[in-house]
Amino acid sequence: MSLRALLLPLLLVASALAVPSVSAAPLVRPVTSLNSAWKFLRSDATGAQAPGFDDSAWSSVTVPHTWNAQDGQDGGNNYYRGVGWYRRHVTPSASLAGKRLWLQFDGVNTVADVWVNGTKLGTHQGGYATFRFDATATLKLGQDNVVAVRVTNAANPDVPPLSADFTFFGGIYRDVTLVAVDPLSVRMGDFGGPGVYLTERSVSADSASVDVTTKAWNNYPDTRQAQVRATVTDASGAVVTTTTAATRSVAAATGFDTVQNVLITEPRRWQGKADPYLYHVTVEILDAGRVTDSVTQPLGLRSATVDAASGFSLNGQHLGLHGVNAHQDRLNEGSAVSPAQRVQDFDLMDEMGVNALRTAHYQQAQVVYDLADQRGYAVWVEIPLVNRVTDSAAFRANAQQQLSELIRQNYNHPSIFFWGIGNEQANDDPVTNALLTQLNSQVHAEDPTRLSTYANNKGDTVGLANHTDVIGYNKYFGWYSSGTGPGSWADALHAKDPARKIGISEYGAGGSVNQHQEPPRQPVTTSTFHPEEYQNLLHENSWKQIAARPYLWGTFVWNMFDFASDGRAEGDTPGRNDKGLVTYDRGTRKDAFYWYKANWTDTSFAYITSRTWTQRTVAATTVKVYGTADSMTLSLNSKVVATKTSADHIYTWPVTLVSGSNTVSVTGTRNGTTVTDSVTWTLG
Ligand code: GCB
Repeated sequence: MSLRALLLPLLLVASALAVPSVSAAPLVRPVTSLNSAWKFLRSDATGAQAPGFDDSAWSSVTVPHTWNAQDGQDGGNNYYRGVGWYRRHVTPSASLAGKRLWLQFDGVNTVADVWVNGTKLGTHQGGYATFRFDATATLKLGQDNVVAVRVTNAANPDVPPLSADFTFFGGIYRDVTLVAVDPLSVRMGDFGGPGVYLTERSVSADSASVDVTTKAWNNYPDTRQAQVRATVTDASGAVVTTTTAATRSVAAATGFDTVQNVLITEPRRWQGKADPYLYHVTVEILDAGRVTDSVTQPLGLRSATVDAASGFSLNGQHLGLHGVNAHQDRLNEGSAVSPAQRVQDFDLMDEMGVNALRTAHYQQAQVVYDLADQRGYAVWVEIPLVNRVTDSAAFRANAQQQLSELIRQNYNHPSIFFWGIGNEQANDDPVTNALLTQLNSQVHAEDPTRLSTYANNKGDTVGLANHTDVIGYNKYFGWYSSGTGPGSWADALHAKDPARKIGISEYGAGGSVNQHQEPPRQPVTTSTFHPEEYQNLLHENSWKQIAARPYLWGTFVWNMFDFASDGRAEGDTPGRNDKGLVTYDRGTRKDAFYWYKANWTDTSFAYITSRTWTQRTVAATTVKVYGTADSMTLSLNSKVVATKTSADHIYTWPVTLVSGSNTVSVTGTRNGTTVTDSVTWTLG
């Protein structure tokens, strides 16, 4: 039986506990979920870290949890930003004797102080990354212990983001686990990273050369004879290659790093959505032959380049990146969402034909990047350095910490190609540029293989736009500014500065499925009227212009999903940014979703736009269909209107509705397949 086949049931247990990035055999590394049975108070409480504190009046919650699920989405810019306390009891099994015990938090927004039995383990600042504290000295095995966490999402000048167009949902909103490791183990305290880092030195059709760097630690009180074994398995679990480093003596309380090069001949490469093939690397630590620890990480073998003239290439072939941005929250749940909901998000993106994702504006849950690996997305991830910066050493240090966490925790995801160092900094001043210079060199020091990027909304060639390997522009032609799309702007910049690697990190428009207008006009963006038809028009124009410009290395719709921004008061719902192509509850695909589906997929379909505009007052209207048929025939009230073909996936028919109920039907054929759609509109 192969190593991976042996490990698979154990890996599944680990992933069921939602710690897929640190998946390992529970026998050597038992992981216990601490998601249940928390007591919670949404205010400060003096002395609540003490084990005997009376929390009986607090509410009972499970994590993932946020205290802003309602007030963070309802508008008014007045959601609670302050302190919340969480407490729970835990009795670690006596069988963990001799292990090191780590408390792992996958996401707490924004600052967390953690105590065990009244002893403070530490503070973590930053709302989007995993962090761990060593609780070995304080946790009592087989006995009752109290874990207390004081969380605050109050504004903090030292912790980005300071301000942004999204709600900063407070709370322990991702998983909490207790991870037990042997004292001779892969390092747990490396900015929350897996401790095993896979660096692809070269990848071609003939061979792939990968450095496996393992950071390990001997926490025994004596010297140990340590070995590090790295095993590459293919997707079927068969061993491809294995290598064991020479035994080394490691003194007590000492860290040791090991770099092993593995060569994979004739690799099956990770080819994006066409073939997101994954190997795995399992690193085991041995102590005089006994396996003390085991960590398994995904390995996707690929190489990528960005060229200013020809855009993005994967494994030597041009790949048009059809991208969207996505936040992590959803209706009534804020940021506390489940892995199954992430799967639904990816299913929607797959349906639309997305192949590139910018997880704006912060690190999201590991499951997001696992899904991107498995489904072949090209990903841009970034730290939440949005808008303003504070001119302080503490702020800079925290931005750097969040960048180290981002890169180390996500280093092994083959889907990730771009590390983002910021979004729309408010000022092109020396303080901000010095910070971006520093963050950009940090990216290259942390990761020699990937590209740095930045999302700019100031002048096209200002200092802010000149730090990173590639650049993205947030361009809202037809929304915040005039114009029909980015085409002429991009051409002018490309002509003026042909070496610049230009991408469009954001473009889009608000759109409500409850608001309609024909013909649509550019709305006042801050108004409560955001007709769906205008969002359609903007995306039609924008995508046509983008598609004709393959020098753009990547473009990303703002946004795949509506999201909460409690300070907004526009469109059909206060507190909502409605530029999504899918509604906040994921319940409705807006018309523009189907525009991209027609352009980005090979699916056969017909879709009548303005379908939710069911109550009509004007008889003369144009039926517009998005689809992929060779020809489409429209019928109104069972009478054929006309058959049309289209070169751009848009089919239109002017019609006159009759009073009362109208049945609008379209039928098309494509390669012998019939596609249909039908809606009922009432004129009256
Ligand atoms: C931007 C920002 C993003 C906003 C978006 C908007 O440029 O980067 O955070 O949500 O515009 O909708 O205004």
